[in-house]
Amino acid sequence: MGTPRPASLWIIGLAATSAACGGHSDAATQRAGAPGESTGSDSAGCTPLETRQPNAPDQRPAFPGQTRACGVKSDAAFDVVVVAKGLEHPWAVEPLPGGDLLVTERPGRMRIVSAAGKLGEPIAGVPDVAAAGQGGLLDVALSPKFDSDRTIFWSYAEPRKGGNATSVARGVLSADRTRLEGVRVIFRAVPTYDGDKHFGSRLAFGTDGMLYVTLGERSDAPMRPQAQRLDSDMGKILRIAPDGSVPKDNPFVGQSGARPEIWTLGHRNVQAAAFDPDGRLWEVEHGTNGGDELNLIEKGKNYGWPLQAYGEEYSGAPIAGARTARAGLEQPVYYWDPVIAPSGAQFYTGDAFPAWRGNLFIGSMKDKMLVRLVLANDRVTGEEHLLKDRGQRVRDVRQGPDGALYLVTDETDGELWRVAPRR
Ligand SMILES: [Ca+2]
Ligand SMILES: [Ca+2]
Repeated sequence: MGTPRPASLWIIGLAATSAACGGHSDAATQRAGAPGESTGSDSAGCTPLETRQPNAPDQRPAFPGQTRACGVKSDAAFDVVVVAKGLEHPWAVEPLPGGDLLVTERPGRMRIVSAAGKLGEPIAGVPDVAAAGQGGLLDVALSPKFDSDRTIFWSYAEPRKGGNATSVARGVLSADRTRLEGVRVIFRAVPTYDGDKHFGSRLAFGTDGMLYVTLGERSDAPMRPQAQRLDSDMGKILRIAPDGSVPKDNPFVGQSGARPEIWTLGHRNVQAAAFDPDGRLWEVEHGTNGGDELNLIEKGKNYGWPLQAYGEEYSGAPIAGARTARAGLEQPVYYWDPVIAPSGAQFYTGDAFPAWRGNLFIGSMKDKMLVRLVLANDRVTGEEHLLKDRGQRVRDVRQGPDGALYLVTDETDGELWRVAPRR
């Protein structure tokens, strides 16, 4: 750490370590009675799934179970069908009502893949994107009224004078699904910056009908502090109306110097956002080396970056000025050390896999797998790593109308998979 840790935090850390052992046993006992769960390798207790050396071995979680949850195994037999190949760095998959799938590719294309796996031609009318580094065409979301308005929303790294930044556009998919009509940019994040990293971005509609947009802080040292600044959209989660206007009940509306679209602050690079069955927003963000985070998002709160973080710089240096806990800053519900490099998330609510209901699925790029988290009382009580044998970077995961999970893989020859009950 860059600054000495107060003695009180050491005490909290030690207490958490000791409590974690008991916490795990309790979790295992409770879980034994829950349907669809069994412990990974020790049915009498809890064995954390993660056994590798942490990047920051001296850091301690703020509460039991905040990292290295019990390994669990799925009580669900499934097949993985490769629906399509030949997608160039697909970034998002969005199941359409009829069973076809809308897919973005980071270089700037959007296509429809039929349920049977036929790759459609690129959809016309997508504005130019800044396709370099982590930038390009990013997420896509369907309008809550897509059945009647055929409207879609997408986020992308927008080329601008002096650099680029994340923008959000909307348009209507033509009746023959070959082009976008009435395209307009409804939001442009500020400031513009000449870089190629940490654009975010996921889009998710809440039950309030508002569009939540997740962003990164652009990664480079001069930009990092902007995650804490209310006059910048960088390192924020934003909330806008579908027409791009700002809802009057946003937390910083009317505050001098603050961007009114800001919903929460202190994020590093958020590439996963999902609403739970109760309508609450969760996000998973790329953290430090040893600090990827799962957060429960609440209006107006500060999630810490770069003042509070687990892990270390990717250089191996401590994060200057950061502590793992600070008063007034939100702790992550869960963190990964080592990191998983998360992108895409989905709470499972379908009928195809009753054992998975309520679980949170997260794409992992670094470890090339699908993460399944079991949650109880807003804590992670179990973790499973699926699809590791396939060796591909999982970029997005979404639930289809058939209850199957659909994934895209971030590869030059990227694939679209359907995870459905074994036949
Ligand atoms: Ca999406
Ligand atoms: Ca945080």
